[in-house]
Amino acid sequence: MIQQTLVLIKPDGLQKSLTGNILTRLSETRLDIVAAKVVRVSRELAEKHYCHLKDKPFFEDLIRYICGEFHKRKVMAMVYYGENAIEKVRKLAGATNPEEAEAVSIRGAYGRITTTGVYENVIHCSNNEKEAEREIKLWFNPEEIIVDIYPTKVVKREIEQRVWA
Ligand code: IDP
Ligand code: MG
Repeated sequence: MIQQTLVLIKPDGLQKSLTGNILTRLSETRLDIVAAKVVRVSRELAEKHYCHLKDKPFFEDLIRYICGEFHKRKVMAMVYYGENAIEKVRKLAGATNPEEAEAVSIRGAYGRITTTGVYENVIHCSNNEKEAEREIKLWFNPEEIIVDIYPTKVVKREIEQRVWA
């Protein structure tokens, strides 16, 4: 089944200069990168992305973590595309808890739990197709993705936009 999945290299991954290592590991999947950008994550985006966890005791720290308050304020966002993309990336990423993740997985190799209990697990990847669609539509506009993965429509809008001076 051809799928797409959202992959984020979280602020700790960028701070620790792990981008190259993580991309090399992900290339083992033979999936296609069909979108990529570096994002400064707003609190609003973070809260929407992790809305399913808003009642958890670690939610506030999680939002601060993904916004980059403990590291550099940036995240690298990508869409990976291809056969069984969701499962392939999740297997390589490893378990949510980096201490429980297989040692050779990305989270097992590079993640840690801080003394205050934050799971710094260096990478996000979508859990299932429904979540992937919600997350990809949250992080990307259609024109930022080089393949047509979800239906789009054209609307006429007058919006203020920053352009080169
Ligand atoms: P996932 O990232 O493996 O899909 P989710 O349950 O969706 O796991 O949780 C999202 C993120 O929230 C995790 O990647 C991790 O950063 C953080 N998180 C999840 N569970 C805990 C916890 O028990 N303590 C601290 N942080 C957690
Ligand atoms: Mg998840």
